[in-house]
Amino acid sequence: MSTEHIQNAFQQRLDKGDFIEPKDDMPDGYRTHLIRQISQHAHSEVIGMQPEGNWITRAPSLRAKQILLAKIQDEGGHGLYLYSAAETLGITRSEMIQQLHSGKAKYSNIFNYPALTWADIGAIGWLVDGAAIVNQVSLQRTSFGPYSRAMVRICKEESFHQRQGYEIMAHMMNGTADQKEMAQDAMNRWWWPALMMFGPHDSDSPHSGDAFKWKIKRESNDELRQRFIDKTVQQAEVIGLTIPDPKLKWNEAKNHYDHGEINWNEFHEVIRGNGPCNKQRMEHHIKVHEAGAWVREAAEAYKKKRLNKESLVTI
Ligand code: BYC
Repeated sequence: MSTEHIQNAFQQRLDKGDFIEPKDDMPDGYRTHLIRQISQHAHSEVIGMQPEGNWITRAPSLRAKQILLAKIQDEGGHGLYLYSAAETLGITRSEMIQQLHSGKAKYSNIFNYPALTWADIGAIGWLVDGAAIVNQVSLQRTSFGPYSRAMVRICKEESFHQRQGYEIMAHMMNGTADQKEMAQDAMNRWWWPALMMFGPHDSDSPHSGDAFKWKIKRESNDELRQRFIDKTVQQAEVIGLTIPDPKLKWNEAKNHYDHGEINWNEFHEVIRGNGPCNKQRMEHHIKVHEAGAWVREAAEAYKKKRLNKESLVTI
């Protein structure tokens, strides 16, 4: 069959609503697009453990510490589901980690900001996980089976994370004047980077064309960002927080909030490696990865030993 025939047959399967599975024929472009997106998604989950991990020893109560520990552990698990999904496309875990360490693979802009106070833990759960859910609910219908199934599982856990963050913010907004100020300060610092998580405007998003054709993306960066804004403004109002955007205004005709312009210079600087914490995040990841080399070696040795035993049994 010619390449054109293969591409047409593939597109027909997508248009019929079929999921694509790892052993199915797929165009090289589809495979590389997914490896890029899924591995970056996995890196985001794992790097995202760092700003919150910073607060485990300083959580204000045993209950808060237990919940935070469980949440961070979940994020590590999300990374594992996603690395496994990417591996089914023919890339190894160590290749993906190498791409992260060399700067070839990105991770979400949001994790390059510092978590300065306990309220930041609230803001991360509420706004960062909140934005991630809006994006990931849409990705549940992505065309690659293993990615879609990972999203279904991840979304269930993310909704608990979002509530955990909102509960912290609501609690602080019911507290002293200092606590209220701390919550508002965290809101002011995390709001705009959270909006950037959805990626550039649709008109400036180079990957969206293929992503829509191949049904990897079902909704656009701007559509998902708007959905997040519309639902979050109401949640902020309920607990008395102000969204730090003077241009935010309900638009009756559009049935959506209008909002101010995002600082895209800041976004590009951060994803280019020049955000406040990029260096720290990467240095920490490299250090811990190197320190864990013996665990990977031991796991490999165990796997080899088991395989040898199994082949003896088969003989
Ligand atoms: N940050 O053409 P575009 C979590 C890059 S973690 C950095 O629109 P696409 C959590 C983009 O990669 C969940 N880079 O791309 C964990 C591309 O550059 P490359 C995180 C970004 O792929 C711990 C270029 O800009 N969620 O929830 O069609 C604690 C052009 O963009 C960003 C995901 O990872 C960004 N925000 O659409 C708490 C979602 N945005 O690759 C919480 C999965 C864009 O050519 N990813 N870029 O070098 C996606 O859904 C899509 O990849 C995006 C971008 C919507 C992000």
